[in-house]
Amino acid sequence: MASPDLPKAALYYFPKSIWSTIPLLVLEEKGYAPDEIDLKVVDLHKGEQYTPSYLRLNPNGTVPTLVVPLHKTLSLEIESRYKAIQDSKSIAEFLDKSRSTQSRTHTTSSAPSPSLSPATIAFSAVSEKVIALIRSDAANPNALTILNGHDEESLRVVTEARLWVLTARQQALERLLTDNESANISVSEKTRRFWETKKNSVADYLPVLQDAEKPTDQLDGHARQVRENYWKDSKAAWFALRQALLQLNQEIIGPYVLGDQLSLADLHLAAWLARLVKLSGGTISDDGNTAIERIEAHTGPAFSLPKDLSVAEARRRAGLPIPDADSNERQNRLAAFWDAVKERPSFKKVYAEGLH
Ligand SMILES: N[C@@H](CCC(=O)N[C@@H](CS)C(=O)NCC(=O)O)C(=O)O
Repeated sequence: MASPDLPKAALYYFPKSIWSTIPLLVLEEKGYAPDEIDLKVVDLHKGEQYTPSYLRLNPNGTVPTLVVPLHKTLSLEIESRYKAIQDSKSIAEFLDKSRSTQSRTHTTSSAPSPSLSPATIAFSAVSEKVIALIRSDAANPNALTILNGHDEESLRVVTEARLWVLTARQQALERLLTDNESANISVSEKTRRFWETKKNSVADYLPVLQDAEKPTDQLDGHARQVRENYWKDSKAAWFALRQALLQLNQEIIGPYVLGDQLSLADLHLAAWLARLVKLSGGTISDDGNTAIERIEAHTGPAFSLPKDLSVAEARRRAGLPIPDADSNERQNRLAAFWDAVKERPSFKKVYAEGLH
């Protein structure tokens, strides 16, 4: 039975943020009930991640953050003490360890709570490697989102999706900086500098998006150069992704990272791959081969991952129906992963409104 007196953990997140999606998937896979954790939206589109009150929870100004009460027994006189876990990897690990089917604190759920941690040292090494690859600079999905314009047409698509978000974010930062100057709010020099850095971080690409409606031959010399630099960066970023894809494809046992059993690394990979499939023009209904072919083509010409996993074997390990058990068909491991993970109820629920 849920006790109304005990404080609950709160997950601060934004529904379309890739790194927030990882704890959302963990909550589903672990069988957390809606009454176990408070879900609080931080609207990144309004710059809520930069407000002084949110920065006290997470000085990086990012989502997700999990705020966990430290004292299990709180009386009204005792001030609550919390710890804030400030990145998706640590949050996923915490959520994995914090729910067993035996502990019913705060919950009405009796759903099974499988362990999502690797069971052996060797598995742990694979898992860490996969998570590190996904979180490496070369694989940064948020950078690839901005750098997803490859020609005038695709630049306009990026602009339509991102320009208003970046503009709203810049305006929120401007407002905070101005309010601070006029003493409406007063923050430390460190916070003020943080806001300035954030404002400058998109300064290079904002003008490219602002000019996206103009054909290249109508741009002045400077704007044309800025657009050229953007093309170069976007091409280089997507090309560099190939190495990460090759390495991931090699590390995964298949269809899941550790073979037939789901672990935290899969939930990192699921969120990351979902974003890449979307950026490459795919949808949730694409099968694995289609989805990964889209990504391969999106990184530039003449690239494909080795197809070294038996489709029938991958489907058997994932518990999926096997249309032709005698078939010798092979697929790459990321394709097998996509086929397996997109059938999971957690994935269907978190991506109910499409990939993001
Ligand atoms: N290492 C962090 C990265 C979190 C992150 O970059 N989150 C993005 C959303 S996906 C964010 O909050 N961006 C807001 C901003 O940079 O202003 C984690 O894994 O939690």
